[in-house]
Amino acid sequence: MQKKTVCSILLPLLSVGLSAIEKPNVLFIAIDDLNDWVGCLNGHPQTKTPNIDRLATQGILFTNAHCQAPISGPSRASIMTGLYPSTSGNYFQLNDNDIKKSNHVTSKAAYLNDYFKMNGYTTIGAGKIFHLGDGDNSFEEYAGMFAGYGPNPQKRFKYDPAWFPNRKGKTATDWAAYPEHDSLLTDYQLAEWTASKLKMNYEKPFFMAVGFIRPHVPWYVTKKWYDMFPLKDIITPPYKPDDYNDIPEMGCKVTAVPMMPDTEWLIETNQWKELVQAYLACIAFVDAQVGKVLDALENSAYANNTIVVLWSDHGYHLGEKNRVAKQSLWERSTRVPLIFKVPGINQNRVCNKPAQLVDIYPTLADLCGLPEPKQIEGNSLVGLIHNPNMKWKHKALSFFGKGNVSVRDERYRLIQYEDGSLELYDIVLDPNEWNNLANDSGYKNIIRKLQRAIPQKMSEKSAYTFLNFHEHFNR
Ligand SMILES: [Ca+2]
Ligand SMILES: [Ca+2]
Repeated sequence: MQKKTVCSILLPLLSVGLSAIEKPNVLFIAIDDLNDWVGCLNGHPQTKTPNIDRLATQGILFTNAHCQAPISGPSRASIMTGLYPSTSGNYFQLNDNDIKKSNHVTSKAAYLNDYFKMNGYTTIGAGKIFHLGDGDNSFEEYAGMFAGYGPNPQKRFKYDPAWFPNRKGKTATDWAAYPEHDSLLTDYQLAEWTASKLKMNYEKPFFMAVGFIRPHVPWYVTKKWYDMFPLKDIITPPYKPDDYNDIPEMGCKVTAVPMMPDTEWLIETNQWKELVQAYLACIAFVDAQVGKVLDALENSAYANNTIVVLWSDHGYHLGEKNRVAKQSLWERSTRVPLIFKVPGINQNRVCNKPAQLVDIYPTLADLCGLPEPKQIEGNSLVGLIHNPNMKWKHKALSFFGKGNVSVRDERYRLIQYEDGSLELYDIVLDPNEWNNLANDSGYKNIIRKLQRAIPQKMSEKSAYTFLNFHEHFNR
């Protein structure tokens, strides 16, 4: 952990009652499947996210932040337990009630919200925090998932799984201006509920979590959000048809997503711009819901004593690398928005050091002066929050199944697959990751240096494998 704040040194000395009064609240905002198409991250030139951008100007934006797994279940399990998938074995976690069953390490884990509860906080949640919502009843008060990923129409508008008869698995993928009113959408209801909770009085400091659903599929939001992005003007992301020529066989195998459309199909059927429009519309919609919650906080009694953290659980490809999916160890799948707003300090700062979602747990514990959690991994980012340019030796690690790992530093991404095959990209010179440098002998030392960050041992235990993961779910 980084150097302690004065607050964190003094608080344990005070009585429980007094320290509880002085501790800051936490507003924990999760977004599902939002990649770096956020204005302040420059991921797409047309994206409209004024509210997330506003939060970034009020705090610190981590521009090089990455998920620990490029799918919801294990990413969220990692955030909430503070453990890497390589430690927990949760590479494909699908059920919240399995999170603590993997091994002796996870059985002792305290969820982040539980850790706050143990330390005198009221814990309140709504929406998708864990993969299935509330982490097996782990919040004191939990509002539910409202309409979940729906509401769902009688039949799909665009995507028909029958188009891909040879593919296995399920997907909720579809895109259309639907339903008629915003109020029918889960995220609208979540924002209203959270705003109402911010108007209430609390005797103890709160840890309040809200987990928005869009831009997760199906890409349904009302027409007004689609109308913000005229189809004819849509810019599709960069795509290189022969990009896979230098990707190792295991890389192709690991990242194959059987049930999803690919870019060649999108071009053939003239659906690519429609798909990008749909994703941008969902982002603009969810950003507005985030805005409602931030406005409610700013207009509440908690405006000046509440830490806000906003994150997405992983990224998403919208045609880059011939895919419409997450489930890869490339930049667009692992890079996520990560913003901390800490009252009184650090307005409008940007940090380019590698940060991880698994760092949220120790960072919040540190910022709130809770006892240093002993059982977790990740690193407190508090030092960087105070000084974004400080020396930072840590790398960002992402896992996709045992033995498949990506290491990201300030410049490079190394991917090592389970058979030892490698990809190396210079993200500064090659942001689209088109040119695999792993076989260029000039990069041997860089590869060796990045490999040192890979855990020597990765946990075997996992409730799911690639095979049944692909057959059952795309989340
Ligand atoms: Ca997700
Ligand atoms: Ca390539």
